[in-house]
Amino acid sequence: MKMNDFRLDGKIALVTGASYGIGFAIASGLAEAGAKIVFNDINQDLVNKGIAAYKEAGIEAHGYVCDVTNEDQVNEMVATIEKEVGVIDILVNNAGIIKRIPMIEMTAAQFRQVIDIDLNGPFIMAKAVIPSMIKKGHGKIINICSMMSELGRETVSAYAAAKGGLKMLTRNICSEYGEFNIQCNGIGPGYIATPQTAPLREIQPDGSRHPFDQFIIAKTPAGRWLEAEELAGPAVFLASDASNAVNGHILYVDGGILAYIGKQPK
Ligand code: NAP
Ligand code: GCO
Repeated sequence: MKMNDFRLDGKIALVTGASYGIGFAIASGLAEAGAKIVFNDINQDLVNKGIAAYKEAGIEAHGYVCDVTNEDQVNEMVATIEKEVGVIDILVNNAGIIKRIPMIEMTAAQFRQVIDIDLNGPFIMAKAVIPSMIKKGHGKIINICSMMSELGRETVSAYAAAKGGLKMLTRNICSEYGEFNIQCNGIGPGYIATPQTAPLREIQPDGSRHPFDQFIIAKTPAGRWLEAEELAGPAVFLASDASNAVNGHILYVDGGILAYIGKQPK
């Protein structure tokens, strides 16, 4: 094996929902490894914000407005990317939402919305890129899973159902398309300091840390929230030839949460 196998020169990577946050950090890492970056987001303002942020980071990114739950929009975007940039070698299904509502207070419509974006979205995206990957003879799909692909917790029933489903969609894409030299793996981030988790880190009126913030620090052997940039290396690995024999795997990047029973009482 050669260290060059980690390079992504000449590869085209599409990262969904990547104007900021985890998607932006992953796309920036893929760009540093040599990939050409394409991303989408849900509205033009976010796409403009993303293009400006990539430019500031010295990355020339192509941005598109596209809702990952809308199959027509997704097919149109993928066809446009193939025409304007080229065939997608790497898809990162990053776009996602969370609703923190106790299950018996959650409406079926709210539950469906989370499943639609976090699970149907990756299915629609993968379905749109796989045919060209088969023709090209290779492809990499990385699904952004969660601690909630393995664990439950109060208020996140829809998110846990979606991310648990995404883990199994990952394994199924591997099972169904592995023979075409397509590798589909997941990254399961632990608790990452992004706008999605900002409400869980808010400083309390008395100046103390949010109880959830304290809970995460205690549950994480690393003793801290992780940074989005820490997901870039694992993403480069799973996007590169260095991981060609890794398929259907979820790589948990969690500072050790899943290995740990929690801090013992003093
Ligand atoms: P984020 O800051 O909320 O970013 C997600 C992006 O996806 C946003 O730009 C969002 O737009 C976009 N998006 C939402 N719905 C979309 C749709 N239908 N079509 C296209 N784009 C859409 O989230 P993040 O914290 O970076 O998380 C990124 C991914 O990692 C998510 O899948 C999340 O579940 C997962 N994750 C996060 C953590 C964490 O601790 N932060 C941990 C584990 C896994 P809006 O801004 O308009 O919503
Ligand atoms: C939560 C959710 C998310 C996390 C993440 C954990 O507990 O509210 O799990 O907020 O960001 O998905 O991996």
